Amino acid sequence: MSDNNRLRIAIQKSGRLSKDCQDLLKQLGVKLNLREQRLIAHATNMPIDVLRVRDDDIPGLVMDGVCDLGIVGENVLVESQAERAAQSLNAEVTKLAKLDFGYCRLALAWPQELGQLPLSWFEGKKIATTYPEILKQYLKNQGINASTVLLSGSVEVAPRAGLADAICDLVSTGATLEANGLLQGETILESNACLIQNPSMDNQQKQALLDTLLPRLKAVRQAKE
Ligand code: PRT
Ligand code: ZN
Repeated sequence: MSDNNRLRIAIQKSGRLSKDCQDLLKQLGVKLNLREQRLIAHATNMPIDVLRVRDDDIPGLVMDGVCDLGIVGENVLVESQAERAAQSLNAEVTKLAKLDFGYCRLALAWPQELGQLPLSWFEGKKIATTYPEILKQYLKNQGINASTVLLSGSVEVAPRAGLADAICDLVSTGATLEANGLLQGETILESNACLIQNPSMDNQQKQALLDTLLPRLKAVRQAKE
């Protein structure tokens, strides 16, 4: 049976944020016995359980109160909040800290043979993305009518494959865009990993533990500056 007094933290199981999340928990003094296939890892020195899941599931787990805390990219958080709001589901979280890893930007890109393009070029075009809600909101704010094509991977091949005219995807070094003959345009969102909390966590023991962890997090971040 699960112990309701244990603080539950959701992190990415395997991917770009996993190692940094595990390192951060270690720096906060959380001792974990991470066995590869386990969904839940119990801390051995404090009442903390770490759930290792796909990053896309993290905002929902925190919003629904299944987990008290989560570490996730702001890109995934903002998309998930917009998606849930559209379905009239609770989309509230408290952002406790912006973390110093997972930086990337969500940007528009198009075939480089088209050269520099004004935003008005996108009118009536098809844009492939994994982040349709963020993109739709951006296009609406800019007064552009374009359609979105949802792809959960390999977004960068969409123009070449004839699936879309352009893309809106995450970029860090720009190497993927370059390798696919795409030119980077407008940045729609800048993103870092962040620590989020369920706003209705109502448990004194968990709160007391969180109150000891947050100053440690601050100290870890200051030590890096
Ligand atoms: O399996 P799961 O669903 O958990 O993982 P995932 O495959 O959805 O995510 P993952 O592990 O790739 O990324 C997790 C998070 O890392 C993202 O949500 C971002 O917050 C952050 N992040 C930081 C990035 C990048 N940098 C990044 N460069 N996520 C993805 N990319 C991809 C991008 O989509 C593109 O394909 O890397 C490619 C571009 O990189 P560059 O360096 O060539 O520009
Ligand atoms: Zn994912």
